[in-house]
Amino acid sequence: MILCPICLNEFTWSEDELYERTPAGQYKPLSLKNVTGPLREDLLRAAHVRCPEPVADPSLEHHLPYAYVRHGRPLVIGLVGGPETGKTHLLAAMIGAIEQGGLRSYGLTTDAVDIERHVEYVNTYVHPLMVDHVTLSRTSHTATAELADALLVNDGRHTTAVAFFDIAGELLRSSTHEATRFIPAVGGLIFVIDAATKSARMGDESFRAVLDRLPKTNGRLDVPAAIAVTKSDSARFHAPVDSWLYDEQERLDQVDVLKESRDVYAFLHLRGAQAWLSPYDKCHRCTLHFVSATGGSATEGRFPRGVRPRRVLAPLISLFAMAGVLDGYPEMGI
Ligand SMILES: Nc1nc2c(ncn2[C@@H]2O[C@H](COP(=O)(O)OP(=O)(O)O)[C@@H](O)[C@H]2O)c(=O)[nH]1
Ligand SMILES: [Mg+2]
Ligand SMILES: [Zn+2]
Repeated sequence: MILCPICLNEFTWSEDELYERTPAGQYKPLSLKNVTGPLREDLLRAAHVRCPEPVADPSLEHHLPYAYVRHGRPLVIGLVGGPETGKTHLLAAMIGAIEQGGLRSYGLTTDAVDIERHVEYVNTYVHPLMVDHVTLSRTSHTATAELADALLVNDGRHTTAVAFFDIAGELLRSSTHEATRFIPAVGGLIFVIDAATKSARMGDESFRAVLDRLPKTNGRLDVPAAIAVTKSDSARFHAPVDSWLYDEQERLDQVDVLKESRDVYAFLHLRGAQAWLSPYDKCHRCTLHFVSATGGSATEGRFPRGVRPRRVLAPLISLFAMAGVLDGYPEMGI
């Protein structure tokens, strides 16, 4: 069973029923009978499967790249946090850093799952932020979980499809089926905290909504989690935030992740932000990170000193290690 990133239903698919996309954007059945060798591989790379969900209304019919399903269960990563915490900028900075080869030092290579979709994400989010240095407009959520982008990550041995979802925690309060559908498929969570927030004591409703809904063993979630304290540039004059943020080390190692997690924990604890630490308390494996999507704050919709993301891939690397995508990397759960 695989979660459809478009309609959030779980479905099974069959290799005998593949489609190809015509230049006009239509889908027509693709037969690979008697096709072998490199041609077959070429056709498979561009092939699609049909999501069986919209039975009643053919206008809602949709297809998924075969690349998304062919490597087994995709790793679905959800970014969780209240409005304006910095999720959209963080994800854009992460994908931007991956595009610039930020995973190479870990022996990972990436490809787009769906080239058109990825190009659209880059043009809408990554390029405006990283090249034009403008703030990204507020995302208005229509669904509880929305697919932002999906990548194929290869560690030299296995390929895993990784899908990034922006989870609107504020919409999770309703207990409808609609709101909870994506939950069984989540394989990793990034809890986003705004370092500049003034209302630390209150905790975050979106965290609670997600933590309460995910299945637990012995009272704790099995899904690995990373807490990303973003906008850390706004706390850069506080030790030890500065030393982590401007650390130029190319590769994270397990010892550093442990040390940084302790420092972030202390940072939040000192600010009376115990409620923000609930993911740490409720997940078997959780690491904590200082990150900055932009490197500085915006004035009138622009980043006047440019955009320099800091350590944005650290939470992701840590999740990859915990979720087993990063083969041969030491178990990093703490
Ligand atoms: N100083 C600073 N500001 C940020 C950073 N990331 C986002 N912001 C600002 O925070 C605001 C909300 O960010 P956004 O990503 O839209 O939040 P979302 O609602 O959680 O998706 C934006 O207007 C950004 O200018 C950061 O790393 N540093
Ligand atoms: Mg957003
Ligand atoms: Zn679907």
